[in-house]
Amino acid sequence: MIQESELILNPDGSVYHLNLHPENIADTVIFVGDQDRVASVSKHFDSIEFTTQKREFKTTTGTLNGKRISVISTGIGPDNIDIVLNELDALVNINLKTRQAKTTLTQLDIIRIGTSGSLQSHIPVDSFLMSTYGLDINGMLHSYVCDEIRNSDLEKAFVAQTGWHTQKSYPIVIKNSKKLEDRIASDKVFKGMTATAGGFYGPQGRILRLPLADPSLNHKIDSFNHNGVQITNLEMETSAIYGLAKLLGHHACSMNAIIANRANGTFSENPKKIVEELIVYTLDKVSNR
Ligand code: R1P
Repeated sequence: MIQESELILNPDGSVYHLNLHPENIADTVIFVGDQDRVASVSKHFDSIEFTTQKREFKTTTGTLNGKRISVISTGIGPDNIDIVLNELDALVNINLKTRQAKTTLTQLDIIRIGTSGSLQSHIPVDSFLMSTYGLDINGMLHSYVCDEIRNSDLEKAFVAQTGWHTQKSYPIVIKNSKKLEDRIASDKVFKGMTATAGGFYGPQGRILRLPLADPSLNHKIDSFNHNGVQITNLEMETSAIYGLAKLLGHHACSMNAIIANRANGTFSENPKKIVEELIVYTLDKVSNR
């Protein structure tokens, strides 16, 4: 039995941060970062059955073309993904009344629709990018036993290429769900490995007033190429989603609207437009349309 201090429930029996009961969520779950983006997704649903919010975690569940879909905002960063993935999994794979893990597990399809900065000049602003791998450079996944899901060849190549400092947490590379990749990819979508940082400024090589520990890190990252696998973009959630989804037995795929290009210093003139286009594209692929 999982203790009350470990799996915290609200007085109404809902999970602590997400504020959800098991019946509130669908087996297909869209993650967005920004809570205001939840409505940008759910406005496309044919009907809405449920919505709730606690802190930055807003959830709406509805139906599109006969398919039940939930959309959840995760807020920013891998620490938030730890909360969302664990509580989402608890909703389907732990009996909240007996506080026991179920013997028959449910696999969720989790698709992130996020924004991201491209590191490659050939992947311009206002394009779509699917993360074939998540490269964890933030350390969150090291709290879990994750040897079985790692891609150590890519990790070693990355450490060698960057001269990764031994005092930083060792990078972890996780593959996306092939099933979701096949369903969502098309010739409109770039593909590549997404680096997931634990911050927006220094951890992604941005200098405002503070000097960087390794000013050449972004260049070492963008020139990485191991057997054709390149690091295409930087953001703050994908590797955490890929790692925890794989460990818990769920399918995950991350779709990125490229709103900045770090290689040439450009930023989208209308980021809302490309995000809206990616929402429509992704819903089209995951619903029964
Ligand atoms: C930073 O501005 C945030 O934007 C990106 C980053 O991953 C980070 O969460 O994604 P979202 O637009 O999905 O939040």
